[in-house]
Amino acid sequence: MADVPRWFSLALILLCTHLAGGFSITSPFGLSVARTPALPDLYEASVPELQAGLDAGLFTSVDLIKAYFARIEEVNINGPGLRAVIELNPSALKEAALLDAERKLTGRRSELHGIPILLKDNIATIAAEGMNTTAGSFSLLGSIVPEDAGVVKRLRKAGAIILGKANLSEWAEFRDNLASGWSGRGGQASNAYFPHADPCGSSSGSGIAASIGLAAVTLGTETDGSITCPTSNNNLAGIKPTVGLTSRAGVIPISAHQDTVGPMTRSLTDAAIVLSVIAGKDPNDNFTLVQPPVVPDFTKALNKNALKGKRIGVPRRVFLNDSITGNDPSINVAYEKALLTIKALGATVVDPADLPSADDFVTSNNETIVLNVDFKVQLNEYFAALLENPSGVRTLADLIKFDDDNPTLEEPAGFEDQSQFIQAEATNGFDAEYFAALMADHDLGSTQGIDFVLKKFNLDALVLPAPGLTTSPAAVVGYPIVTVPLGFFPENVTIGSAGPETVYPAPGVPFGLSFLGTAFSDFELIGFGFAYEQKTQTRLARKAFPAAIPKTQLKDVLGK
Ligand SMILES: *[C@@H]1O[C@H](CO)[C@@H](O)[C@H](O)[C@H]1NC(C)=O
Ligand SMILES: *[C@@H]1O[C@H](CO)[C@@H](O)[C@H](O)[C@H]1NC(C)=O
Ligand SMILES: *[C@@H]1O[C@H](CO)[C@@H](O)[C@H](O)[C@H]1NC(C)=O
Ligand SMILES: *[C@@H]1O[C@H](CO)[C@@H](O)[C@H](O)[C@H]1NC(C)=O
Ligand SMILES: *[C@@H]1O[C@H](CO)[C@@H](O)[C@H](O)[C@H]1NC(C)=O
Ligand SMILES: CC(=O)N[C@H]1CO[C@H](CO)[C@@H](O)[C@@H]1O
Repeated sequence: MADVPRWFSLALILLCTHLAGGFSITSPFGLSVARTPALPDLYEASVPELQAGLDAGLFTSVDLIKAYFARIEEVNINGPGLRAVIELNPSALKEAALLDAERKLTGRRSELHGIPILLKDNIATIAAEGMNTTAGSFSLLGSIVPEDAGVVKRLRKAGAIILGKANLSEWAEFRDNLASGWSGRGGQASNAYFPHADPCGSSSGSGIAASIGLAAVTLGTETDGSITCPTSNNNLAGIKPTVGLTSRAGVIPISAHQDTVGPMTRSLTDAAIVLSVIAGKDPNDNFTLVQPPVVPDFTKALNKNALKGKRIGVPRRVFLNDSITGNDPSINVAYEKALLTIKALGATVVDPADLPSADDFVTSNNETIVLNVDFKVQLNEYFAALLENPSGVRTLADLIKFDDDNPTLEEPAGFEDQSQFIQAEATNGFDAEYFAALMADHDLGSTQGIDFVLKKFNLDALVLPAPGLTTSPAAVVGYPIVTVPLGFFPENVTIGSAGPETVYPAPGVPFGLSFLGTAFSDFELIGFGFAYEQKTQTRLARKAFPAAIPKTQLKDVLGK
């Protein structure tokens, strides 16, 4: 496990009694002193810190829910209007009270017992609890899902509390190249590090919320970049798990071949805790049936020496070429420093370790061919499985019409496009072109891609800046990516446009470092990311802009 804060060990050896206005602490030396113990700062609080405070009775899960709700209220629509959250869970306080009682009676079920988690709005929760599952679209408002998503079942069993639903790029960015972080229901989400900066997507709200402590932890989903990129832009640690490690049952789909659900958190420690809970087989998602028989305890990967003696490859061609990736040069400056750190941590950096397929990622249309076909088939299946949908939308064709019929809701100025939907609707199922593209993807990502270089240079992993084309080789074969903070754009970076209402890059906006590997190398990648994260502590180097930092803390809700 990661280092626990010093006050945790204190809490274990000291006897704490809750008194009005403070705590009476009997020290191991027999002295009795009245003082107010440090409550964790919710901007940064880790899951182990929160568990320690809950176990010690310093606060309850009910207090945590109240505090996070208040923090969301401060900055979501009010203040800087970050629009990170679409809905709050009206049952959360009731659920928290039950879990508090259970903790007192029989202790906690898991590391996530009583921990509030925010879900991207494409992850289904039963309607009876009071929340919708809509991928940000009015076409799914009031829809009744058949059951909780597979990952939600696991979270509930572990005692986690669903805090609410996070805004996202509508339909996980598959409607078209609309600005990241915009959805009909949630509006334009924005970054907490610079006013109106791009939070990236499609798990935008999950990223923003985790970055400033609007929830303890969050979940996102990735098809190609949707966990990695918002993790990068929001100064987070994120895991895009191997496709098939976490269940996609009950997740509004793009493609069974590429979709995956993973944690987005302030530290890899928290991410590993969440992944250990949500990973595992699910009869409702047959891709999970091929995973290794035992789900690892991913917290066991949190080893500061994990890079020692490892061989890490640098796929320089294409992926580090700014004129192809469009990355600001400051990213590669920070990346070259990161390579030195990785060496200093005991790894051999193999540079270059180019992918034979590198150039194809600039031009290949194979991924789009597969996604278009999968999306139409699987979204239609999702609609068909709904017990009710008040909008009447039951197919992709209905959805396209719904958007055009409701322009104020779904096609406001600057957000009209749905050309990817139209392309997908024009496909004809699993035809010869589809299977050829699927096979080509396997070549590009694996036999001429990631697996090729890993084998050729006897590597343990590849490392790249998160922004650029980094996610594509892993995306097309469902391979894992672990991303940690790398740096921040400098004050003099040229501010660019990212959409009708957002800018990118911009001064102080974060960017990340990604470790990539083969199928089910998630455990090893977490170790590499952790070693780098702990050595550099880059997340702590910069905070959100002042107005985007919520002020409510646990002390403001205790006893209220
Ligand atoms: C979401 O759905 C529930 C019931 O399914 C409904 O009561 C609630 O008002 C909805 N939320 C919003 C914001 O419309
Ligand atoms: C999962 O099931 C679908 C059909 O239900 C099938 O096409 C696909 O090959 C199966 N995938 C795996 C990994 O078993
Ligand atoms: C980077 O890409 C450009 C455009 O394709 C190419 O002209 C240039 O040679 C590349 N640079 C390197 C160092 O490979
Ligand atoms: C698919 O990838 C292959 C390389 O593996 C390439 O030759 C082909 O042109 C690509 N097809 C499309 C439609 O981009
Ligand atoms: C920003 O400042 C750095 C360091 O002084 C300099 O190298 C760089 O060229 C500047 N960039 C821009 C866009 O002015
Ligand atoms: C929790 C929350 O603040 N939700 C808001 C998200 O944005 C929509 C659109 O502005 C509001 O209607 C919700 O109340």
